[in-house]
Amino acid sequence: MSKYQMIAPALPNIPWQEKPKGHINSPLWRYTENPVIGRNPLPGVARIFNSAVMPYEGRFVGVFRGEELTGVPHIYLGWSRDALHWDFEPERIPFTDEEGKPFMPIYAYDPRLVKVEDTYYIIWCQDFYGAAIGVAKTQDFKRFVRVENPFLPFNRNAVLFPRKINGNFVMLSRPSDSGHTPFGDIFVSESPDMEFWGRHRHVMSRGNSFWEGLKIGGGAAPIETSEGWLLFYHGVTQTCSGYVYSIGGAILDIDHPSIVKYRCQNFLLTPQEWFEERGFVPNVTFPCATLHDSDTGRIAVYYGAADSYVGLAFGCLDEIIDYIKANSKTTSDDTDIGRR
Ligand code: BMA
Repeated sequence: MSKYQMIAPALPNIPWQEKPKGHINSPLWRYTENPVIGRNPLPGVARIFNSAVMPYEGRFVGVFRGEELTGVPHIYLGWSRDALHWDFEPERIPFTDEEGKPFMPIYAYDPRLVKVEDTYYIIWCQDFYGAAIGVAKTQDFKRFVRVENPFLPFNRNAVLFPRKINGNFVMLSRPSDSGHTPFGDIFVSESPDMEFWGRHRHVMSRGNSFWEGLKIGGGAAPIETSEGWLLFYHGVTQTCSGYVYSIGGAILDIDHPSIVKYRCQNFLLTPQEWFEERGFVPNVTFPCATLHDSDTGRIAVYYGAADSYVGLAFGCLDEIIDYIKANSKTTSDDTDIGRR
């Protein structure tokens, strides 16, 4: 019997490997065949990383950050039977406006993919006179309609909750300045229609621990559990040779997600393998999605590695929640409602 419940559909065919013997120091362990997506994954794209996947009609679909040969990132669609081997569509996702006219972002990166009710939402970072949040919706993965700039710049790492809370759509985001942000906290906003956003509240600040002392940002869409919303996010520290991006874990209140119930003071995963430490940007592990099965409590975390590859890590709901609780350290900024 599992200790905690995952409130999500059963998804028995997600990638999985048992925890290796002797594994210590984290409730997450890596897939032995990592990275799951290597360099030059399709013509015209040098690297795929920071990408998100979902189940769709018996197979898996993904939105992938494809770094083109000019160095500019755009979003590509991919399909898979096993969520490990991917066939990518050769062209960028053709976003349109509400009238069906082409409406392509100048660049697009770090996509997330979340289903709310009968619609799939792609959320990413794009240029809107500075880094800002892009959103598009689709129901069939053929027609992708962009919602016109839902947030003001400068903002990134938008992560949608997989269901409405108290009747509204709910999105995490990480406002910042115009540069490669030397700071950043996570906020939450509500919307009745995915277009107009308000009731912004503070969720969590950077920096309880050294590994997340510089900035943080939402990662995978939160997983609904009997303990609250399980959030995998990224935390950044500054070293004398650059930023290091690790994966952290927190549990947010189910009805009021601006309240952090538990926040793990230890990272859950930090760069240590060659594909995480070596690449276009060394020392980056950047979670953007999970596949999870409510029957077994299995969770597969998809993360970008070194801005060059996609990696996969596994964990069990009970162990992850117990680990976050056992190592939780929160501040009043985390645990309050975030309204001033
Ligand atoms: C962040 C984002 C991510 C990237 C990371 C490390 O600010 O731009 O896309 O993975 O930097 O370069």
